[in-house]
Amino acid sequence: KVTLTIDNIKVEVPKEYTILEAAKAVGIDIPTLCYMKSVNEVGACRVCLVELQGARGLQASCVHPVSEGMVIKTNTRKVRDARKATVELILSNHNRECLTCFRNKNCELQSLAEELNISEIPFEGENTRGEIDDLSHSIVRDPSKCILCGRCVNVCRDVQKIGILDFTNRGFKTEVSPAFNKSMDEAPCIYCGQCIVACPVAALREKEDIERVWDAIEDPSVHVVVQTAPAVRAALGEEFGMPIGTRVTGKMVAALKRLGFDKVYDTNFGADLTIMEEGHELLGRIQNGGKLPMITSCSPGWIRFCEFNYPEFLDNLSSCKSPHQMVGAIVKSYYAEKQNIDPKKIFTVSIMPCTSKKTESSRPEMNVKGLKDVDAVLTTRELAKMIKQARINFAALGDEKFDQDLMGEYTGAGVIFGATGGVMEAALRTVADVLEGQDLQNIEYNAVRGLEGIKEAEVTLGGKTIRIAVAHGTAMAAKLLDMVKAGEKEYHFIEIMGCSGGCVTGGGQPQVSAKVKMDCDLRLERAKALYEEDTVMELRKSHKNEMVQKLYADFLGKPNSHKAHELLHTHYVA
Ligand code: HC0
Ligand code: SF4
Repeated sequence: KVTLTIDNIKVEVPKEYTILEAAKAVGIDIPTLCYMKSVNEVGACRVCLVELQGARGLQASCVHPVSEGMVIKTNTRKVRDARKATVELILSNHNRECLTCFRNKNCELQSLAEELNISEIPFEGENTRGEIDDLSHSIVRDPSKCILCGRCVNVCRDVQKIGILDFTNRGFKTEVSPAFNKSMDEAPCIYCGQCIVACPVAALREKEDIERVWDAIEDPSVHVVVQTAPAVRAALGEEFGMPIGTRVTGKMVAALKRLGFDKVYDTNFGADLTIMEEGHELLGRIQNGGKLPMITSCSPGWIRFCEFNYPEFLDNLSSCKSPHQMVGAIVKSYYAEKQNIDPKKIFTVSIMPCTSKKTESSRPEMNVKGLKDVDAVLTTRELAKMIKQARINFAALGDEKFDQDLMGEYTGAGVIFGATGGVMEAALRTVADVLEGQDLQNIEYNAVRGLEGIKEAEVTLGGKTIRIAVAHGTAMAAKLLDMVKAGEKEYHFIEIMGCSGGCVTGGGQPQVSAKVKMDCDLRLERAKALYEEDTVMELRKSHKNEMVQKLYADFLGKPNSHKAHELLHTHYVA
């Protein structure tokens, strides 16, 4: 421990702390911009400057370590003027069309300019950066908004170990882009959107699809069915000022009904269905000497990562489509048949915490007889925008229930899909009952919960030992697959999610400032909301879902039947 003085307050902190962290410990809030805890700690933007007694010049507090006896001032004229000049310089070279900006009122640069009381920019810089890149289905990059903080670069390179984005060109023309200024579409980008949630401004965002969805809702001849991913309920409330980790399932459903969707279903029905298909696929592979380890295929960012970087594992992927694609396919077949609606007149919308799902839904193989399983994917953020456009007072909404017919039931196993380890746990709950031939009571698999990058366990079921592993974030996926490739590890079943934490911290979730993320692990708080929903559910195992059972009895036959394969499975080729 070391003792130092900050703004006349004595503070004792661990010696590994930076000045920024020490100040935070006594409630002194030093502004930052490029700083992002554990991701970007480089002191590049110099917004976090402080005066350190005895030092020459001001110091960047986010990288300066504390030491015994330091005396620091965070609020002097010199400090204020320096911070202001730094931000003015950034603004002079920034596209300042704030009113029409995607991040208006949710921009770290805008807040900073306000806090520093910047009311005019004394000089105009050159804004000579390139064109907007909106060629992909998922991500839009606007260099005129970029402030070169490097947060996206570091997330992509260090957290995801992908390295699509980097600084290119020099001087005024410096920009952050894929190598050789290629489009994101031409780079091996997995569209995880982690760069978007790291961006403090609007330089990176999702490709919006809101207008197409409004058009469908407004067309009386179109029947619009919406489904919501498990993780959306754990974060949507944040867009309306609710605390992180607030579960808003009922309000979300109420809002969707008010927006005018004809049917509101939960992707969790599809998650339960996935477990039936994937669980039986796993048992089949184990019993018949199929390709092992089998690896989950529900995270499209992970699928792209596998296609680009580990094509030798493509045969290991489960052939199951992801749950929301399954729901889409079932809506356009079973549901259409039962409701007597022409599937061509049905428009399916998925609300997802994910930007990669936009690209997934446009993959040519994701269709039923030429009709797309899912017609539009909106992120959690886009749904929030629609709710705001409709001027719905979200916080004041009462709880409503998903539509109850045909696909209206889900279990706790489906809900936890949205957190890392959840798909594995859901699968184990079902596979265990099948192999043991009984209704097991002990259904919480703590070994696969939590935030460790790679989780492993061995479970003995019906006399068989099943070795499993869970990885989240593509850096961890790569580490795990390298061990499997080298023969150091052997598993039967692996769950991989493209984003660290799983879907709850997907690239389509509400953007939270680096400041808030400094002391709140979104992955934990949002996952808690899902585990909480699981514990209050009457049914917590996918095979207990009676509507899934009915779907098999009336329509699909058995899990992995010919019809199930036609509608619910696919295959991946390099
Ligand atoms: Fe997920 Fe999903 S759990 S990928 O993380 O499997 O996006 O939330 O909707 O499809 O169910 C995301 C979340 C889903 C799917 C489900 C899976
Ligand atoms: Fe990197 Fe993911 Fe952003 Fe693509 S979407 S640039 S892979 S962080």
